[in-house]
Amino acid sequence: MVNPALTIKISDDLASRLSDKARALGFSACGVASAREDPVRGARLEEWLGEGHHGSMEWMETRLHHRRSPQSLWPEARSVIALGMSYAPGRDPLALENARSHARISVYAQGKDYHDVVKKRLKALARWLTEQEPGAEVKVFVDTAPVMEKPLGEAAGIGWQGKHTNLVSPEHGSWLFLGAIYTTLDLAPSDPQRDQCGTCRACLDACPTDAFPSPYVIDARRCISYLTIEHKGAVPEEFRIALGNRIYGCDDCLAVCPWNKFAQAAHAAREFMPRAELVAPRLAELLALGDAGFRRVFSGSPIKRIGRNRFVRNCLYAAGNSGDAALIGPVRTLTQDPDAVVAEAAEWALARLEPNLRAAL
Ligand code: B12
Ligand code: SF4
Ligand code: SF4
Repeated sequence: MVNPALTIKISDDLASRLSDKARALGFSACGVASAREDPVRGARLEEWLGEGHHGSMEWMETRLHHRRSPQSLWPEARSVIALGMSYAPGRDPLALENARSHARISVYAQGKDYHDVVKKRLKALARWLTEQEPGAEVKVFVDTAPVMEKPLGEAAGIGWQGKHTNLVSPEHGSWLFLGAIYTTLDLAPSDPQRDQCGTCRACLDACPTDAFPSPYVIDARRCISYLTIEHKGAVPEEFRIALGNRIYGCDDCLAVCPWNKFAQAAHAAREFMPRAELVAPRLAELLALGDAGFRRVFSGSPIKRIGRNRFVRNCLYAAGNSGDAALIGPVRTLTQDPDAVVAEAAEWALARLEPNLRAAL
């Protein structure tokens, strides 16, 4: 039950100052949506989970009820302030595709962890809001809670969900991190964005693992982002070659979107500037990382959360795809790794590299 006593009607003046404050804090997009349930959104989520598209991300299923709508997570919520922060890259994310002795880390993970950066700014904005409206209550979310950030962003008018399922902003393209503030304030909703994909299907055609069963629907189990970040254990063999030199996430469906021509790196938050050593790291160096070295290199980076073993597993698939006979030594050493998944990935890579060695002799 929603408690009507908690509702506060916001003035138009405050709504426009909210948007100014969001921009001053580094957000590139800000809009408002109702916290009420949208039955179509909830039904699609349920259908998606029913198809098993979430793979091993069981938390999506167990928190389905809370995810369906803001009010099912927090009944007192009246409005959602949806926010986007740009991480537009200054260089073409696909440029390293053929640099096979180097690893590709997706753009979003080359700088500081966005969870920390976005959350800090969301908290500052929420604090500001409660100072303006002392009776208001707020909760901030970025990624970690059962919140449908993309559909809410679309309802709040900051972009539309493209055929690759991510939010596309007419001004910032696909390079936006999303966050949300739920509030008891009754804010006037923004106009939702209209789908502007038209007949384009560039993202669907670009996907190396055919992860879209249909436009606007992703099968996470086939997505390289899922396989390299979320998936524990060995990556199924059918996907290993398609990983190429991608060792953490994938940018392909985003990078080909024509709306990115409006995205400017100058709008990206400073914290998302790539760390020089993560732009084109050499596989030979990454394969040598032990636990302590991994933690040192990836402190403050989102990559830290997958741990050394899963990370080295990914580097081994990339090494197997590299055709670089110089990697045979480090790969052979890893066939003796105490972690069984790492050792098996090393055997797989070795089997692919050894013919290259013979050819080089
Ligand atoms: C789980 C998850 C993943 C999974 C699943 C991806 C997915 N698309 O859901 C995996 C691990 C694969 C993943 C990958 C990536 N992710 Co992710 N991920 C999430 C997370 C935690 C939940 C998303 C979710 O709820 N998915 C469930 C499905 C059902 O939701 P959905 O895609 O919105 O599904 C809708 C459509 O399919 C639609 N629909 C269904 N049928 C039809 C039919 C028609 C005709 C239409 C119009 C629509 C439609 O209805 C569904 C329900 O609304 C969010 C954070 C959050 N809390 O929201 C980040 C989030 C979506 N991820 C993000 C990012 C950046 C990525 C990557 C780019 C990272 C990378 N570079 O490797 C990739 C992109 C891959 C891709 N093409 O989506 C950003 C996206 C920002 C943006 N601009 O949209 C988010 C919002 C994180 C953040 N806070 O910024 N991610
Ligand atoms: S992130 Fe890569 S693998 Fe995942 S859907 Fe997009 S193009 Fe396909
Ligand atoms: S690449 Fe084309 S189809 Fe895909 S999201 Fe962008 S505009 Fe839409």
